[in-house]
Amino acid sequence: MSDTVVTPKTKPQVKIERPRLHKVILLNDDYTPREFVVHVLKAEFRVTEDQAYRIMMTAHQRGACVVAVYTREVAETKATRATDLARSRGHPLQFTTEPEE
Ligand code: TYC
Repeated sequence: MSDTVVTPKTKPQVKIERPRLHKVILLNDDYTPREFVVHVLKAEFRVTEDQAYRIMMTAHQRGACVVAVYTREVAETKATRATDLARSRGHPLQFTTEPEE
């Protein structure tokens, strides 16, 4: 038996990649009241009244607006919760997610 301990000169190069972030996207529709969109944004995404109003208006004018980015699990959970809250109040408001490039 040999007691020689060989210490490697270089560390094993294990590449750890950051998890890809996913965008939560607010979609415009013709029926959900503006104030309700602002309410949902504040409740689920913890943005200020001002930020919520701007996000809502951008979606209203352009058709969609990125609300925030999170890891996939968090983005999907928040999009589902926000969409479900709107559905429970009878509004067709929708949030989707997509991975960032
Ligand atoms: N377009 C809606 C209206 O005129 C308001 C609205 C804005 C709805 C943004 C959805 O993501 C949205 N009442």
